This record gives sequence, structure tokens and C-alpha cells, in this order.
Amino acid sequence: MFVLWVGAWIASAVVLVLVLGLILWVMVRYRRRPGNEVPSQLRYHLPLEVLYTVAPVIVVAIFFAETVTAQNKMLERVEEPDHTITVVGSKWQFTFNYLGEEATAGQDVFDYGDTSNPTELWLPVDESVQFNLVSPDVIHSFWIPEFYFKMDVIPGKENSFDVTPTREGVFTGRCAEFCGLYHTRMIFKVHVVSRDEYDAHLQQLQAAGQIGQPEGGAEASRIAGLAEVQNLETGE
Ligand SMILES: [Cu+2]
Repeated sequence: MFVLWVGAWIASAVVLVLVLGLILWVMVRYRRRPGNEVPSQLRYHLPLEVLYTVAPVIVVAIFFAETVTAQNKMLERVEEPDHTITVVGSKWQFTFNYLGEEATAGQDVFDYGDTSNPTELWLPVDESVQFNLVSPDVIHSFWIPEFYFKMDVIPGKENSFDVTPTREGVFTGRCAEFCGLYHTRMIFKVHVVSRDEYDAHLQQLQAAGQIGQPEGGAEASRIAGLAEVQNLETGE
């Protein structure tokens, strides 16, 4: 994605310099000089017209091919991912279910937040993760800007992608699809950590009783702070 992005800018810059250069050159070189006749006017110049039709088509074709190639690479699946995490995007918070982890002896555990305490997502560095995206209500979008990647979370359709984080650190994730009143609060923190820290976090979740796979419905609504909204609507 980064290479595609930088490449697109370089290509755009080349086109800009070329076109601007030609315009400026023509303006100076062929300007009307005092006492001179009007310069020859160019019309129905077939080779030129073919050039400015074909050149943009070539540029667009290259952009298209590069984009498809990058996209296919980014969507490439990992055969046996090391970890599987269900991302539940619900109004208005994310919940992350860590499925069948060794550290918890196969028990599913989950991270959740509420509208004032954003959810945290923990990932082990250099290990592959399969994300399965589900929504119990409306369309959300799972976006971690540093990953240069986002994917919509659509009710009734399980979207999925694989990723291997390669750099430890704390990043910010967001919902990138306007989903309602508290859309702006659908922010989450991403911790990319060592495997040991990851395992320790999962064990903490297990000890805290955050066991199971909340997949929306009542649990997601509760997690999402639906009560706050109901209070707003009923004025209670
Ligand atoms: Cu959302």
C-alpha cells in the first residue's frame, strides 16, 4: 500500500511537471511578439489528438494494474493463521474476541470497552492474525490507519482478512463508516506486543471473567452504551 501510494504521487508529479513544463514552454516560446503575425494555429492535428487520448488511457491502465496487484497482495490469505480474532463492530464500540488461544487453554476471551473507555486490541508481533468482522446492527468499518488498511463490518456478511504486524507499539484504530450518534467514540487502542505480553493479557481477560464470544445483540448494546442513548431518547 505504501509503495502504491508513493508510486502514485511520483507518477502524478511526473505528469504535473511534464504538462506544466509544456504549457509554460509553449506560452513563452510561441507568445505573440510585437509586430509579428499571429502564430500558426494548430487544429485537427491528428497525431497530437491521438497522443492526448492515448497517454491518459495508458496512465490510468498502469494505475489500475498497480492497484489491483497491491490489493490482491494485501488481501492474500494466510493458510493457517497463528491467531483468530473476531471483530464485533456494534453501536458504538468494538469488541474483540480472541478465539481458541493456547494461553487460555482454548477458552475464548474478549476485550470490550464502553463509550468512555475505548476497547483495546492486543496483537502479538510477527505472528499472523485472521480477523473476522461481524456486526449485529449497522455497517461499521474496522480501520487501523498505521496498517494502511480498512475493511467494512457489515451485518449479515462476514468479511475477513489476515495480517501480520511487524512492529511493536501502540496505535489507534477507528470506525471509518459513519454509523450513528456515537460514531466518533468508536476509537480503540491497538497494542502490538511480544508473544509473552500477549499471552499475559489474554490470561488477565480470562481471570477477569471476560470469557466467551459476545457477538452483538444484548451484550453488544450494553457494551456500546445503548442505555445512555435510551436515556437521551426518553429523557429519563
Ligand atoms: Cu461504527
